[in-house]
Amino acid sequence: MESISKMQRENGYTKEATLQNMAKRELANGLDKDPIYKLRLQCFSRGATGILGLSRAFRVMDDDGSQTLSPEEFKKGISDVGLDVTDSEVAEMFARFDADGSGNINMTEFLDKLRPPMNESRLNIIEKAFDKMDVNEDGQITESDLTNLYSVKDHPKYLSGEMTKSEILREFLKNFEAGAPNPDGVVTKEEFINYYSTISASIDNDAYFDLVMRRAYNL
Ligand SMILES: [Ca+2]
Ligand SMILES: [Ca+2]
Ligand SMILES: [Ca+2]
Repeated sequence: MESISKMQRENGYTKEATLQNMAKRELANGLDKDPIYKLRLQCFSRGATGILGLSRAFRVMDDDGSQTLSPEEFKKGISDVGLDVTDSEVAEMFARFDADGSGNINMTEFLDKLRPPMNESRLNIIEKAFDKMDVNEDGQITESDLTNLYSVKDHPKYLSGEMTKSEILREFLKNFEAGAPNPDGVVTKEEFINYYSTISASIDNDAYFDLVMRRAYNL
C-alpha cells in the first residue's frame, strides 16, 4: 500500500514558481480582459501559493474578520492587490462572486470563482481520488478513512517517534483544508477540488495531470 510520506511528496507537487511565472506571463500578454481572471493571475503573480494563498487573500481583504467580504472590503481589497479596474467592473465582479445574492462574499463563493477552472476530465480524476480516499463513503475524508488506507511506517517523523500515526494523518488532512479558518480534520469534496485546482493550474498537459493523480492515488 502507498505510504503517507510518498503521498505528501506527490501532493507537494505544486510548482509554485511555475504558477507565479505563468501568471506573470499571462498578465503581460493581456489578451484576456475578464477581471476575475486577472484577479486570479494577480494573486498568483504576487506569490500567493496555491489554494492557501487564495484563501489568505480572502482573509486579508476581510478587515473586520466577519469571514465574509462586504462590497467595501471587496473594493478596497481589489485595489490593494493592484488590480486596475473601474468601479463598474468591481461591482460586476462582486455580483459574480456573490453567487447566492446575500450581499456579501463568503470563502466558499470566493474560492469557487477564483480557483483556476478545470475541464471535465480533470474534475473526474480528482473526484475519483476523493472517492477512493472516502473509504466509508460518507462524503468527507477524515482520519478514520485513512487509517487503513495509508501506511505511515516509513514516515521520518513516525520513525523518529516525533509524531504518532494519528498526528501524521491529521497533518496530512490539513493540507486540503487551506480555505477553512479552523481546520477541523474533515475534508469535504469541495475542499479537495479547491486544493487540486491550483495544482492542476501548474500542469499544462491533461494527460500528465491524469498521470500525476493516478500515481498519487493508485487509481
Ligand atoms: Ca468582513
Ligand atoms: Ca454571498
Ligand atoms: Ca469518509
